[in-house]
Amino acid sequence: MNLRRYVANDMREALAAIRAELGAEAVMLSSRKVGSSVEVIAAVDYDGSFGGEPDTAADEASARALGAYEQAARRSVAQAAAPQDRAPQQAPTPIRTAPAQAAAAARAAAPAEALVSPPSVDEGAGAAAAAQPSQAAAPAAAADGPTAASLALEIQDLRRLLETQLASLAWSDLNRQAPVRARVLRELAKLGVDAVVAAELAGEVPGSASFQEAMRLVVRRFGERLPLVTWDMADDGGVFALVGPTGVGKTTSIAKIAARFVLRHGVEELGLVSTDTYRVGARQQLSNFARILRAPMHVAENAADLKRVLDGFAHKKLVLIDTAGMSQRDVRLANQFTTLKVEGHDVRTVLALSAGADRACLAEALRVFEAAEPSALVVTKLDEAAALGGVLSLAIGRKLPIAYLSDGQRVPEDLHRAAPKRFWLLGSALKLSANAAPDENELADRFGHMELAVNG
Ligand SMILES: Nc1nc2c(ncn2[C@@H]2O[C@H](COP(=O)(O)OP(=O)(O)O)[C@@H](O)[C@H]2O)c(=O)[nH]1
Ligand SMILES: [Mg+2]
Repeated sequence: MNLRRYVANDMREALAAIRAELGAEAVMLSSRKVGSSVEVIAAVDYDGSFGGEPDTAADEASARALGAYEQAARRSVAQAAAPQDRAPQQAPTPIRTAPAQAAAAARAAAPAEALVSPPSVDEGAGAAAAAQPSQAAAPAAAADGPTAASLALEIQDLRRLLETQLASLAWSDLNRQAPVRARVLRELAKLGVDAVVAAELAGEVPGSASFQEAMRLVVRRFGERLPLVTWDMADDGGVFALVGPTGVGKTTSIAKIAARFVLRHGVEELGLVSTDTYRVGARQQLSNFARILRAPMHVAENAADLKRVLDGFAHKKLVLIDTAGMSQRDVRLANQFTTLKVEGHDVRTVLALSAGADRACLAEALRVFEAAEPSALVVTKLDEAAALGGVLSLAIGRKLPIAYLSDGQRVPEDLHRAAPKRFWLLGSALKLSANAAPDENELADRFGHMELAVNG
């Protein structure tokens, strides 16, 4: 079987390209929207068995459920290929449908909707399909007896299975046709680099590059794209609030920054504020640091309090606000972010993230704390991290510059400005990646769904 991926502006253009290149015997295995384009996986010499015969009860049930849809899907695919506004002489040769094609159509429709209307392939076809009488699936479902919910689940399972298979095929295709680029992606996955950033970097590798040349280029470009803050709170001053998940090291980082500042400018220029009023002992931690430094520290329970405290600290060069350490999902977070917007004061928020957190945790933290509109990052617990690519590619992807790096509990020794540490960061990331070994399924899952250019 010869498998090809096509990306076109719309389904009609994709079908024309497939017909022109693979001929009328081409089979369309899947289609999906990618941004404003349509991606179609097509094959010639297709033998009808995709991933073997169904050998489990679940596969059989899915195949049965799919059968009911095939006809409807074939109709909507035919509509997608049909000339809607095309000149009559360009009448299309119909492209043969395959079971996977029906699955792709099912993917485009929400499971619940799929039970009442034929699945759509693209938006145009979806609209056409919605206008069709929708009896195709219902009688089959009634005859087989399964409930609507179980059918929807079966279709979802089948869709997942097909997506996994296709991703795995696309990944092995890339390995065969562009081995250097695939090896670069493998290395970037070991670094923990986010798939989108990795694909962008790998896309810059010229087709003729050797693996060593490609890696040199990719590491250099990764380093160049890493945004690092040029200012230093401990020198330039300002009003800063540290936000972030519980236990990442916000209070400790404030103590470290405060201590650096006091060493340079004296304690009179510093003000400390805690808005952490939820956890017993949380303010105690900051007030202990304040006592050691002999710096003034106030607690603000609400927006009015915070305004009063900041007004009182108006003459200070640096004011650091410690915020509540609570769950990312806590609804009280929203109140806190509103509290941080104080009239008459330019409070800049800085997000603290642990380098040790996995990709999903980092993405979730960013999603939640984006509401606080952070202007920079403090990356903590570098000493405990197993990979650095995740947090570094998050900084690149979200254009959030890194201000400080924390690699231990000592105050203030274990805090460093990020700006002079670009190459140290890259070196550490590479060193850690030497221990990692993502397996091929994981790689296919990461990169097989992406739009990866095979040729340089
Ligand atoms: N290993 C390590 N521990 C840290 C680092 N930063 C903070 N911690 C520790 O993490 C724990 C939680 O820190 P804390 O500042 O209270 O976190 P917060 O809840 O975000 O304020 C404390 O035991 C800190 O000593 C770091 O960079 N590396
Ligand atoms: Mg704290």
